[in-house]
Amino acid sequence: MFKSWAHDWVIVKKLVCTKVNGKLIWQTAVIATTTATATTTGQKFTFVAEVWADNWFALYINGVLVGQDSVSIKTEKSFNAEKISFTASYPFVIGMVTKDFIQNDTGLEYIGSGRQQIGDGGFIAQFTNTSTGKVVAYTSKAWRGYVIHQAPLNVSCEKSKTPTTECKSRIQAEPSGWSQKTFDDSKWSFASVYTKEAVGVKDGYNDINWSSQAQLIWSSDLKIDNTVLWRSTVN
Ligand SMILES: [Ca+2]
Ligand SMILES: [Ca+2]
Repeated sequence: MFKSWAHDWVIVKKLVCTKVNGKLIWQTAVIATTTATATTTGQKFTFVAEVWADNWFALYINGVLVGQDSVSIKTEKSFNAEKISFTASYPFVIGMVTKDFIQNDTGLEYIGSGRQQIGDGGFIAQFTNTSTGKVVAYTSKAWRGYVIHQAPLNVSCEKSKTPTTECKSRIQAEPSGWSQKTFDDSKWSFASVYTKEAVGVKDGYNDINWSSQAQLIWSSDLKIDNTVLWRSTVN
């Protein structure tokens, strides 16, 4: 259980009259400093995360997986919204994995069809404290992201008949402990914010009453960045 300590410093002053070189001078003087220390057990609250992702996500709270998109990333068209409930006490760290659909490590989709293309990603999320009904966290440019799957690096392979040999990728493992509270994300990039038109929001997006503060985000490249890890701290 998380514990927090609140320190309230109370400074008591009084006016002091002193005689300096025959003159009376009034000064304030600190006569007491008290410390009121309240020790409280971090109260647990229930939160609901609402997420719409193109195309898939997983949600971690303080390093614990609390839910994921119910439609597999192997599903070519997956634009559903999800609601995930969890309990936490403040402060907590949101970690998310977001994946754009790709048919394989070429980074392409609809391979071999007339629609063979580089797909794009994008997602939006908001977190409501159910005891107050207030949205306490939401995706914004303050979120930190880290790209672990990029393809194709050479976008000229988009219409290739042999994309698996032509398309180049940069793929890495998830950094150890990346969703933990203590992980240092200071070198991760801030999110880029996108319009609804740029992301092409659809199925499920309009089922959620989005806070005006919640924004569609992704890394700096909607198309070739296919898997992005995200972190945000809720105080
Ligand atoms: Ca997509
Ligand atoms: Ca893509």
